[in-house]
Amino acid sequence: MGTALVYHEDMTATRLLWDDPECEIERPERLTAALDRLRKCGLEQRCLRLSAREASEEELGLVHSPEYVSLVRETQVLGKEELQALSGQFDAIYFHPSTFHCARLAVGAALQLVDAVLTGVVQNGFALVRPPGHHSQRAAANGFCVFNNVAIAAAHAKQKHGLQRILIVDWDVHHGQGIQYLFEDDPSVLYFSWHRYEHGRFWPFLRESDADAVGRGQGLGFTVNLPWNQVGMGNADYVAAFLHLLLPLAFEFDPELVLVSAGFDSAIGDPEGQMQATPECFAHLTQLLQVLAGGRVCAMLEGGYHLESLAESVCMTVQTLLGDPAPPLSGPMVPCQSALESIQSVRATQAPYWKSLQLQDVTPVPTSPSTHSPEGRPPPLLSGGPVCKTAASVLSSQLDQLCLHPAPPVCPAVALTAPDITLVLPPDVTQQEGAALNEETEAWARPHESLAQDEALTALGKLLYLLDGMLDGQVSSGMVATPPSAAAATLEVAIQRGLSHGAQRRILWLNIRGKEAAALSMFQVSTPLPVLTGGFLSCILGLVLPLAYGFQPDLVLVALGPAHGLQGPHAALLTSMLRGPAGGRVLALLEEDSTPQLAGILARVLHGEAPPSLGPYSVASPEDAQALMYLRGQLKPQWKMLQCRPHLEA
Ligand code: X5A
Ligand code: ZN
Repeated sequence: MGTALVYHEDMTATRLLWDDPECEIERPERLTAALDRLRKCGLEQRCLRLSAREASEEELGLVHSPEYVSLVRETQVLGKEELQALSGQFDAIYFHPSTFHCARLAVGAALQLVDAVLTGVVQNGFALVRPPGHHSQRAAANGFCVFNNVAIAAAHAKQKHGLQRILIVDWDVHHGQGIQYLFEDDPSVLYFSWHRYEHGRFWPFLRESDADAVGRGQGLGFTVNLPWNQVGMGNADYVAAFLHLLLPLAFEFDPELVLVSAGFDSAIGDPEGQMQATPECFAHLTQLLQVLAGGRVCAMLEGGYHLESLAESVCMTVQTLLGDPAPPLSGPMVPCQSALESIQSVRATQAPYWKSLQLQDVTPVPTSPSTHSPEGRPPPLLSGGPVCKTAASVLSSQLDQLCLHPAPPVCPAVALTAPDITLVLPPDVTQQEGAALNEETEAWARPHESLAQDEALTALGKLLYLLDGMLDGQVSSGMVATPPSAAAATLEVAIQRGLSHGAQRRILWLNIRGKEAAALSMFQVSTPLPVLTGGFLSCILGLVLPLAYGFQPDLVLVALGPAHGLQGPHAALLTSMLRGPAGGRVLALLEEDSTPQLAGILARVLHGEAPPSLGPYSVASPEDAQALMYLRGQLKPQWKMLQCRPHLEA
């Protein structure tokens, strides 16, 4: 449905007219650098370009006092001396004769973006604005911010569009205390902010930026602060915060709209943030938010002072809004202890207000000792239930052998869940029937009786074609439907083919069948996949995605078997979220008698469309929660992205 980019050149006018080391980083080149890069990457051209309008004074009045609006209006006619004197009355603020005009354009851009998304003109968008907004308060400018762009956009979405649940995600490295104050007692706005805090020793030095500020009155639990107490937070820390904290709450909240206070001073190189997350991380954060609110995501620029890092991070965000798969994340996917401490403390503080944080391991449990076999691979953690003589168990033993002789870096991870097949094929590639039928296909099919029939062979041909295309980088994602009788054999061939396709291939195989599978080891995980919202989400966010982000597969093979039991929206969500860690390379294998709706919905998410919303949250059953907690406990020593609290010191 498209992505809007809202901008106006006039917003480059405001600038610092005197010496002020604190404020000089907020300069016009921030916008021009970002826009130039968007053009060079061909991203601007792919967006619906909207020219920002000025917000009206009535719109400013949605969150600001008339006296404050008048005060800012009057700065237009002040001389430099007077501007400087007035600026000194606020913390980290400069006024310029163009400030009122620029700040009204910034608010107007945010409102236009929200209107375009909520009227269905576009699916999502980015407002490239300055001055930023999230520090600004009812009657005060603060931290380079004059009017609170995002807060006004939220108030407008409530007032003009009748929205009842809006999620604000503030990934700027500073605490958006302005937004927090404005919606503190309002349960219709869930405000999440992470920020450099250092136990209160970082600007704006507020007690209320800490994790125990949770809102008040009706709004209790609708303010979520995640303070970072050390600098240097990186990709793994940010992704862990989303998977283990923000997303559980966000799914439970079930927003109708997501607003992002998109500051990029939380990216590597920024002098304010001193963090380590790379620009690609913002593609992943964006993608993780796009599964909410039917994909209605509006990002507004806040901070970001390292021009190169800012420009690249803006491009990553816009590219992801456009539906492109996120590039792989660099660096080890291991959250640091300080990040885990922060995440754990917020989970514990917020648990009374959120079902999605209850029934989880918010209390300490002993960690199991991790013993490694001489080959460097941990022994099986469990000897599982009944051994099923299915393709799955046969494959499991093959995979085991591969993993037990690990000299070559072939490293399959298998997350087996209750039910049996996978398929994916974008509609355009489905047409490749002829090309797919060749000798190689027949050779792969020969050992399998069930692949003898024409339909089975055709499906296998398509699958091999897609698989090769994906591993060679020619095809981004795919879907294949097999005759049910050929499903198991097709999957087996797919995995073998994937593993034999050159060295260094990492395949995450998700086999969603009707039965329990046999084993649990580092590379084989079996668990029932609860189909109720709460159990399903905690399994996806708490197990499947952390494994996938830790493993960083070259390819994800999702097999939806006959008894997979997933409803369309659940299957779509899972498939859509797996695109992230797989660089978009998800191959779905379905059975031909799956409903056409399921195939359609999966084809759309594989192309980057948002999955439909799951609707109201229902809590996981105690049994499901227990099983998940146990599994996670077993796997945590090896898969660090599963951790959401620090190690206990002995
Ligand atoms: C929007 C933003 C930062 C102000 C820092 C003052 N403001 N030291 O990033
Ligand atoms: Zn900032």
